Order: sequence, then structure tokens, then C-alpha cells
Amino acid sequence: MRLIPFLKGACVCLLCAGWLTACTKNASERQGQKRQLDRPVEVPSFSADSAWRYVQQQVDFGARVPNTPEHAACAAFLAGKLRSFGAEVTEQRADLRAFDGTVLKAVNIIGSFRPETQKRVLLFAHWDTRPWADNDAEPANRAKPVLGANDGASGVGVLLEVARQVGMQQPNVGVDIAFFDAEDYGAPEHVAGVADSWALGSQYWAKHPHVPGYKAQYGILLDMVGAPNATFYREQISEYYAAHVVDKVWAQADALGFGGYFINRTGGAITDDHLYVNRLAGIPSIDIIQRDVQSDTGFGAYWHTVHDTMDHIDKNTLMAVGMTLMYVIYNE
Ligand code: AHN
Ligand code: ZN
Repeated sequence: MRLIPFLKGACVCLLCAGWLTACTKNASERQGQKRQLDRPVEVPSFSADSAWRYVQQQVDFGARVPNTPEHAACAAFLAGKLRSFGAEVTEQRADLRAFDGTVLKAVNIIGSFRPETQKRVLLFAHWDTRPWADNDAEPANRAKPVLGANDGASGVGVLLEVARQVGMQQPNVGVDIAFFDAEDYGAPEHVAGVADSWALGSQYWAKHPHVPGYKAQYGILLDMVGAPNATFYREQISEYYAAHVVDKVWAQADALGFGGYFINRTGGAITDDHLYVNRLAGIPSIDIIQRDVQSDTGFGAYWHTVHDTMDHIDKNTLMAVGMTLMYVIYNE
């Protein structure tokens, strides 16, 4: 009996709150509000400070170029982190031949949460860095390795923070977090006629998944997700294989007020890890990748230069990407 007046009060309050927000928020915010009221879920809060620290910790190893001690040390760090969050971790080692004949001692690191769950989501990023800053304006820098704060570490940093949250409070889907190696050993532009020289680690994994017959509902790749005021367009390979996932992620970002980062327009097609996860593993996957329409490479001005450092990492961007991902997976 005492419940009834309470419920009445609660309903009136909800109606008032709904009406008030309807009057003060714009259309996209209202849509997000409606989605949340229809399917109330508790989404743990993503910490951009924590994600930023994970980016810094990778950069602190130095460049993570395959066959170097820095690379080996960072692999141990990443696997240890995933384990500490409660994931079941696979370190998948493979000798992969690069376009120039170098045999790369590669390691893909996969952390699985609730591995027994059928319905799964795959989140991925590459963790290696490019051996040559071949896009650097200064010729003397072009033989130096890329530090990869944005190109590599940013996506991994966001996913480590997602992993930490998932470990504390599991969503309804199983989550696999894959850090692919040897993405960035692709042939420089002046080397002609080599196909599929990028994304060697994900190509290997897609042919030899860590679990035989592995399937996920969909996959999301993060690549260069840390730059200030980054813009993410609807990438064309993602559109081709997984338009419904692009729709879901871009709508969620907009509902959270991140429409300034997630631009609802088509960008170019980028050869990246998601291509092989789509083509070889048959998991519909998208790429959240920064495009800079101002720069001649289409990426940030410091892309594949020695200037890809922590100076170009912004917590607001890490937050926009991380929080969007969290809302997507916790709404499954
Ligand atoms: C191409 O430039 C063809 N793909 C970019 C993939 C990449 C390299 N992402 C980060 N570094
Ligand atoms: Zn790169």
C-alpha cells in the first residue's frame, strides 16, 4: 500500500523530467535520452585519465618495433594488464615475413572476458609501431622509428581502460580485446607491387583465430583515436561490410554529444586490420580512424613522423571514443 503513492510520485517526476529535458535538449540528445529510458542500463564510467596513463605507459617503453627488446617488454606489460583485469589471455606468437623479407617475431595479445558466452563483441587495435618515420619532413628522421603515441598506443590505451571496466562489471555480451602486432610494417610508398603488406598480425589471426571457429557479432577497430579535435568519418570498408555497426556507433556517439568527433559523412577507404577481420574471419567490423582533411596524407601531420608523441594526445578525444564504446557494448 505504501508503494502506490511513491510510484505515483515517481511517475509524475519522470514525466516532468522528460518534459523538461525535451524542452531544453536538441533532437539528437532527445533520441539518446529516449534510448536510455527504453532500455535502462548502467554503463560504468570510462576514465580518460586512466586511458591516458595507459597510452603514456606504452610510449615509455620507446618505439614498439617487432624484434626489439622494447617490443618484447611492452608485450609482457599488455598481457599482464589484461590478466590483472581478469581476462583469459592468449599470447599468439607467429613468425611473419614482412614485404622486405624480415621475419617478424610477432605476438597478438587477446584478452577474453566471459569466454563461455556465445554472443561476443571483438574490440581491437594494433600495438606495434612503425620501424621508419618515412613521412617525416626531415630526411635524417626517416630511418628512425615512430614512437606511436597516437598511431598504436591511443587505441590500445582506450581498450585497456575498457578492459579494466569490463573486468569490474561485465556487460551482457562476452568481450574479446585483441591487440594485433605487425600492423605498421607495411611497404613504404616508393616500394611498388607488394600486396597485403600491412596488418600482418591481424591477417595471421584471421586465418588462425585464438579459438578455432571463433565468431563475434561484430568487431570495432580503434586506430589513431587520441588527437585533439580528431574527426572520425564513416570509413568505406566499414560501410561495405558492416554499415549497421557504423550506424550504431555513430548514433551512440551523437546521442552522447560527441557528434563533433564522429562525423556522419563517408570518408575514404583505409587498408587496416578490420579489412582482414572482415574478409578472412567474416566478422563484420568497422574502423574508427582519424581523418584529417587538411593534411596531405589524410591523417595527422605527425603521422609516421618522429613527432607522434604524447603532445598530440588529448583526454577529451580518448573520452569521446571510450565512452561511446562503453555505451555500445553495455547496451547489447
Ligand atoms: C594505409 O596507409 C594504406 N593504411 C594505414 C594503416 C595504418 C598505418 N594505420 C596506422 N598506421
Ligand atoms: Zn601507422
